[in-house]
Amino acid sequence: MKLLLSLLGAFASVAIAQTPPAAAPVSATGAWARPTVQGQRGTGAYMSLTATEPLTLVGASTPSAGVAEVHEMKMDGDIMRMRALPSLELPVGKTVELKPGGLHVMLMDLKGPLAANSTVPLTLTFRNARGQQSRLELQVPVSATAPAGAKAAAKDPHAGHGAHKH
Ligand SMILES: [Cu+2]
Repeated sequence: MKLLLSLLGAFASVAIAQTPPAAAPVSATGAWARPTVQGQRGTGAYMSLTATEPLTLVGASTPSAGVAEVHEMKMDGDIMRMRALPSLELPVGKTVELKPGGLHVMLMDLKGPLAANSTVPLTLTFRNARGQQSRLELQVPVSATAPAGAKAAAKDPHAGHGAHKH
């Protein structure tokens, strides 16, 4: 009986370990990815991420590309350089923008061209302060320009009208 119980215990922990990670406590707005032409192997995906608890973005994946990485673009003297970030901190309530010329999710080794007006599935993986992982599944619109919503979301929330009213 004792053996049976410990076996059950072992099965239970396996079941828990295989449960998919919980939905991440983070919102993504204004997501978009740049379309590509035949033969182009890489492109960028962009969005605004706002976490509701301290999170670290630790990975990205998509069935449409062999590799998805978080990248940063920075001026190095007068040369724009791009480098992969192993992780990206998301402070609570502070919107972190992934946009052209800055942070982005780089899709490399694309399995085919990304056509405008299609969508590309993207899974972002996060880790919280306790080391627990969570995921955010996105259907990212493929578009030559950022969606109108991305600009609205990027506005300073303190710049609203009527702040002087009581
Ligand atoms: Cu890049």
